[in-house]
Amino acid sequence: MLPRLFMGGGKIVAGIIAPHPPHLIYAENPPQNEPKSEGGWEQLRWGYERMRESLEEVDYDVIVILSPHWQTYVGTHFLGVENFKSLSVDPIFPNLFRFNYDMQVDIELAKAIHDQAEADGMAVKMMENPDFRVDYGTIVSCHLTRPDWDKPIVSISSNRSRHYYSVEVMQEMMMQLGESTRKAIEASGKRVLLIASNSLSHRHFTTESAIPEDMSKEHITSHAMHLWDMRILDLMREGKTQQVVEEMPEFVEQAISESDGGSLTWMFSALEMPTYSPLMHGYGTIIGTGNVIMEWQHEKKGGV
Ligand code: 2X7
Ligand code: FE2
Repeated sequence: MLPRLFMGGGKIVAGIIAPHPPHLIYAENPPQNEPKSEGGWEQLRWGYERMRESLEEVDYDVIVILSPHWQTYVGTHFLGVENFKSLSVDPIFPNLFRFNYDMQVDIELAKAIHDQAEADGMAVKMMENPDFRVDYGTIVSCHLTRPDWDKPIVSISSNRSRHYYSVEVMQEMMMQLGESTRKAIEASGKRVLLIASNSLSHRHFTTESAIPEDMSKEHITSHAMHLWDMRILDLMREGKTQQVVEEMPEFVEQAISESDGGSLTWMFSALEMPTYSPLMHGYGTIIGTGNVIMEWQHEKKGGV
């Protein structure tokens, strides 16, 4: 068998957790977003700043992202139109997020991952409706990771098998999707940055303060949520990604974690369950939910 490096020359150069609460865009005041703010959630925004600096040293051609806010119920879907341009309005926070997006899709790589996943026995579909409204999770994580929007993306849906079956079934499917993603990337010849777009603990406040960016009101929802977030953070920092996946059902049940959408498990699987320590760029809460910004320097750490 050929060494994997020579199979197609493609590789995953890094993987990141990049959370997507629209509050971060609102606080950042980019020209694309209509509502304007006085700032807020600085710890997380500084974390994103550190991650962007770190990624300046990483050479990549394309971003591949899985977002829990693109929920599909029959199979995993892939954006399959070259360009999406529209106004994204958050259904829950229209006061914070009305964002004009204009993104390029790497259809060739999207189709390659789609075909590989299909060959590996998964139910898949290319989403080819040019009027499709891209989910805000994909938009927010991509913007905060690469505000210039100068790299094409592959956007993968979150197939909610959890709701038909269980968290365990969902995670198993994401393990398979991660493997299919890696195989397709290796064969593609492209250098890829993976994004898992999700919060950790996900119990949020049910009312908004008069000034959304009033940081005197921001804190974790409960001590139990803090303890869960710190446990998962510590495991990741110690390189125990396999244990994170094994504890995922409890984490999802007790902390309503957004990792139920599969992005974290998918990314770990694509990175072959990394055992090295990631870079910790920041942690903070947003309307009570726990969010981390973390980077697995896959190529630097010798990942294939
Ligand atoms: O999508 C989100 C989220 N995951 C966490 C907090 C607030 C808003 O949106
Ligand atoms: Fe979310």
